[in-house]
Amino acid sequence: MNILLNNRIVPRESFILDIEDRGFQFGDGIYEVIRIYDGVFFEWEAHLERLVRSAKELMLPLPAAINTLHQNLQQLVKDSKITDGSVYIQVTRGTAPRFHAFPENTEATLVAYVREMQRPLEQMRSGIKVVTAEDIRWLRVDIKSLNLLGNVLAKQKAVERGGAEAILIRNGIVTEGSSSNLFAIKGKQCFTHPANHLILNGITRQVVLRLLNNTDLTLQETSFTLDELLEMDEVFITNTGLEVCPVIQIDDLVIGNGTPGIYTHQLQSAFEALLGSVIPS
Ligand code: DCS
Repeated sequence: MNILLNNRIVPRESFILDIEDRGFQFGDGIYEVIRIYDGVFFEWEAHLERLVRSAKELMLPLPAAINTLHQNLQQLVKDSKITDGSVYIQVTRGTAPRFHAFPENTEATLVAYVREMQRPLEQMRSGIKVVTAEDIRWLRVDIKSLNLLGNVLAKQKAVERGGAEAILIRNGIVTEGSSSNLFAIKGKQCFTHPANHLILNGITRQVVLRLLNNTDLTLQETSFTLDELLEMDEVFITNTGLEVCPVIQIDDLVIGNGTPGIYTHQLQSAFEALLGSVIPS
């Protein structure tokens, strides 16, 4: 496997992670995951914009201009011969003697690699069971940082209980999934947590917000409680890998009649149509 290391494409084996890399020691870094459909990046501008935003919020200077990064990533994907997959991009504040405050004169380290990936069609068709977990993460989860222990512990809880995702609850309010955003529909209203410091503003979430304009649903970007969630007609989650994925069970409670809802299906079809229009056939 080849990787992108700052501005160079090199074999994976030639990358040596220093023991004092700040990403390794402090989780001092950021990342992005971009989907590749048929050799084409999906929503790359939005992902790279979010990378720039995360970097800015953490005062982390990116080692390459965004256009250069985009070109390098395209080359990486081309070389990999992978047409359907995802690219993982990570930037850390670089290597320096361990001291919490920012080091001086240290350059950020960017790494990226491509992995093959199939669309999880079975989960998307049948829906998934999710498990609720307390949202114990820090208060800046709008930054896509490497600090993911709150997410990791929640997902582990879900897996141990036979769930595919953990739905995070902070002070009784439903925020998002451990690696996804959550939407819920009641009547003709579609609820999702507002994009503030308590959720990551998912790129798939933003696509779905646009798609909602073509439905007869009214968007309610407001917070709601777990009790309210359990009363919803339909629930679905979104992320780069799962796209729009129906939720049919939360803990022991079945949502609706236990099958993916009509609006969820409509949004899935709209998402699919969008893929058809952005990917050259
Ligand atoms: N919320 C959290 C906490 C996430 O980690 C993610 C994606 C999302 C929402 C959805 O964002 P996107 O729609 O932009 O994917 N997490 C990425 C991850 O860690 N692996 O795959 C997606």
